[in-house]
Amino acid sequence: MTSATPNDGGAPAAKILLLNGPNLNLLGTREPEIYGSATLADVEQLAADTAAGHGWTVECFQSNHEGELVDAIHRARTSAAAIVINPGAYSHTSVAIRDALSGVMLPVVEVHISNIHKREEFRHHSYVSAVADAIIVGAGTTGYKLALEYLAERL
Ligand code: DHK
Repeated sequence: MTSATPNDGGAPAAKILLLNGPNLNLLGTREPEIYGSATLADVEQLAADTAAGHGWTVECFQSNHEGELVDAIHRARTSAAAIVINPGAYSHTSVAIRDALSGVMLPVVEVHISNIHKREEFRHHSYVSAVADAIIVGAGTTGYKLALEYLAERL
């Protein structure tokens, strides 16, 4: 295995941070025709199961608050080997989250459950995409599994 863990804090290289941003706590009941019927707990279990199949663990965190997401990204610098993030609406607004991801220098996979490019114009641009190593869009909640599979290959 080649280490893709650029953090220098002695991080346990077997952990991936899964971050979900605002309103994703409502998965399962929120606009199911767009976001599907899986709950956040289902998504986190899917991610954990996928990671476990490759010998990785997942730390899950969801917040509706931009600064809390920034803080979680900073913590990952010394505790995780990579980040999977669905920033929710902050994708389209947050330079702070973009800069945090850029600053920790970890592999980043950006996930969007829906195909943001088929939706309203304001969703077409994501500040995070420019600092993501891979972007998975429109695959439904399976996108989280695909993100973990990608990282398992890469790390
Ligand atoms: C989730 C959200 O909450 C929206 O604000 C984004 C994204 C799209 C998703 O598809 O997962 O625009």
